[in-house]
Amino acid sequence: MITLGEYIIEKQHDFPEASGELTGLLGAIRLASKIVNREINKAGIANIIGSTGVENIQGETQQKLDLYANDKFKAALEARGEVCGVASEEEDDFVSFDSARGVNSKYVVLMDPLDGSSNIDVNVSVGTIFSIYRRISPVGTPVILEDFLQPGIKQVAAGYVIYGSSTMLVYTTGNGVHGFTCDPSLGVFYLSHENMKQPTTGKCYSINEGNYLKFPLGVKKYIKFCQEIVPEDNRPYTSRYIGSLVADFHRNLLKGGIFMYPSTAQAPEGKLRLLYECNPIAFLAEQSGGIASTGSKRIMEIDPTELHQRVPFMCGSADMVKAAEKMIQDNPEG
Ligand code: P6P
Repeated sequence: MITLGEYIIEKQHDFPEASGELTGLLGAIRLASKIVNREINKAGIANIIGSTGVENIQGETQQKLDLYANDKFKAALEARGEVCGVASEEEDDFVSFDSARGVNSKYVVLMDPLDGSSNIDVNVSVGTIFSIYRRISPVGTPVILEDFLQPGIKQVAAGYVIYGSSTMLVYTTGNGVHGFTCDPSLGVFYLSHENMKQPTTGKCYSINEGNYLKFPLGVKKYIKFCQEIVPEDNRPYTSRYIGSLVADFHRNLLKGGIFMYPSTAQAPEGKLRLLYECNPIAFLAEQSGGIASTGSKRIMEIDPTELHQRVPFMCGSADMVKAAEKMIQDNPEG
C-alpha cells in the first residue's frame, strides 16, 4: 500500500526540472480535497447545501459548497507557496498570489473547484478538476493573464478528485494516469489504480439527449448509430448520463465509453469550459489512450483567448470518438 505522497516523491524524477515544487503543489491539492470531501460527506447536516443566491461569471447560481471548495483550494495552494496564481470557475478573473513566495513561484493552477455541485443536494457524485502549467511570465513578477491562456499541450499536470461512493484522486504528469483511493478512516489516499488505460471501445455513450433536437446533424446521426441493433458490434450501446463530468468521465475511463457535450443552437460553443474542465480531462484521456476533441479539433491544441471560454467537447475510448468525429465530418450542418 503506497500513499499518494510516497508515490509523487517516488515518481518525482518524472517531472522535468522538478525541484520538489510540483510535489508540494500536488500535496496542497491532496490536502484541500480531504477538507472538501469532509464537508461534502456531511453536506445535508452542515447547512452547506443549496445555493448562495449569487450567480458566478458563468451566469450559474453558486452553490454554498462551490464557494467553500473554491476558498479551500485557493488557501491550500497559496499556503504551500508553489503557485503564483489561480484561475477558477468561481472567480471572474485570475487570482494573483503576490506574497514574496507567490511571485517567486513558477506554477499556475486552473480549476473547477466543485464541478457538478448542483448534484450535491441529491447525493450524486461531484468532482474537483485541476490543471497545472509553468508560468510564461518571469519568476519574481506578478502573474499575468497570458500565464493562464496556454494550450492544453503545455500542461505540466492535470487531474480530478471524484467525491463518489469512494473518494479518488486521479492525476497525470504526462507519464500515464494514476488513481488513488482515500481511506476515510485515516484520511489517506492509497494507490489503487496505477497506469490506468481507457478501453479502445466500450458499450456506453454519455450525452444529455434532452438536447437532441438542438444537436448538430452529425451528433444526431451518432446517437442513432449507438441505438441501432447490431449485436456483433455490441450495439445498441447503453446510455449513461450522470450530469457530472468527472463521474461520467471516470466511468468511461474504467469501462470504456464516450462522453459528449456538443454545441447546440442555443450554445454554439457548447457548455463546458476549455481551460479548467476540457483541457485537464483531455490530458487524462490522452494519457490513458483515449481521445478528446471538439468533434473536429484536438482539444489540447486550441489556443485559448478567454479564461472562461467554452468549447464543444467529446472524449473517451479512441474508436468511439473517431466514429463520432467521422459522423460529424460526414454530416456538416446544412
Ligand atoms: P447538463 C455540471 O454542471 C457540468 O458542468 C458538468 O459536470 C456536466 O457534464 C454538465 O455540466 C451537465 O450539463 O446541461 O447536461 O445538465
